Amino acid sequence: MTATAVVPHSDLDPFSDAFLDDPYDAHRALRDAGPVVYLDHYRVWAFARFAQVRAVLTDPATFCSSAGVGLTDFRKETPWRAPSLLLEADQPEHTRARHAITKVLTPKVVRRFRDTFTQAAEVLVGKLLDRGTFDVVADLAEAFPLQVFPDAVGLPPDGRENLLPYGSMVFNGFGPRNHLFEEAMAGGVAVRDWIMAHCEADALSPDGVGALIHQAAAEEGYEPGERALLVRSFLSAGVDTTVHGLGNAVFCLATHQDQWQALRADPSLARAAFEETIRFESPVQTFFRTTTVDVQIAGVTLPAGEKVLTFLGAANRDPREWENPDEFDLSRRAAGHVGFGAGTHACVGQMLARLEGEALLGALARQVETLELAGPPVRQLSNTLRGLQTLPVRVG
Ligand code: OVV
Repeated sequence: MTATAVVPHSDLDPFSDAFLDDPYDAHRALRDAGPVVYLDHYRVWAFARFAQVRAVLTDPATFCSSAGVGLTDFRKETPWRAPSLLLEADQPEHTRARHAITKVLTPKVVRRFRDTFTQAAEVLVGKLLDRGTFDVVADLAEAFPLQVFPDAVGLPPDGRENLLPYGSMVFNGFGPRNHLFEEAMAGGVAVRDWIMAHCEADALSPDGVGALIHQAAAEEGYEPGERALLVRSFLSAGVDTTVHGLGNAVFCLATHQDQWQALRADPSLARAAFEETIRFESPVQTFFRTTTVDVQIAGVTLPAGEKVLTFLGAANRDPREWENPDEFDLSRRAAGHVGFGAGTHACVGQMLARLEGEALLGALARQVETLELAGPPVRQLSNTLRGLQTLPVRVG
């Protein structure tokens, strides 16, 4: 069949402030325009429907990651940092890196953190309850992962303030060179140097996950420099994502009082509440892939070597897949969303993320009776992440 179908074009800029501030109407327009849409602004193909996003993510041979999962095509332009051995790799290199990491992130290791995370969450929530009013983003959604995650990795106590600015560079770095990209990269040399230095074995405590990664990577035959690069994946992907997930979860609960009451009545819903948040306000909104061959989709031929943009957040609210997708509902089966991706590249840390979510939302459910906004939430714009800059609340 020849490619005769007409491709809908869109002049939407998914990395503009207006789009990022409130993407949901634009997501609907992209989904309704067709299974694949051409974005004139960036000359890339866009997928916003659940079925197509899932199809792209689960066909890594056709839609590869090694040309980068941001707008930059690594085959044509030099990326701002050395490519990730995990995220920005294809078979067989990706499989090898993934194997080294899954050897470490076993259910047993994740279980080891359950008590630590739960206790830390209970203590933190207890302190905030005493204060009454606080900023969910700084005091809870950032404070909690910034304590438990670097502890788990085995980072020293000093210098952890570099983790969020680095995450901002990474996630804004997937987008175009707009003001968000430039602002994130500004003055980042010291941040990058700190991160790279703390990926080395001698900077990590011997009993942490970072040291275990070095061990597992050595067993896989990786050179020391490559082992450090695998640790970099943890420091890149492990903090900002959970910060936004936790902040979004509290935002959803505070603005959906019936769901907050449901969680309070049954704190064992904490895990479901986190999962529904990942679907409803997906912290990671977008990732790119690159076509490796000419590929036919819905009668349209996408040439080889083209960037395609998958809208995870739009797929997670596609009415073709979800009932009442714009309702935040803890009782729905949110499993199957693509907020953690799908296929071979699906989030390798998702069990750790869920554990953080369960611990923190569980602590809130057990200790807090009333949760209400104490001021207007302010959004934090990012080329990839959806989340808040500040979220003032009052608890009782
Ligand atoms: C999923 C993700 C996000 C950002 C960075 C990385 C992975 C990495 O492997 O560096």
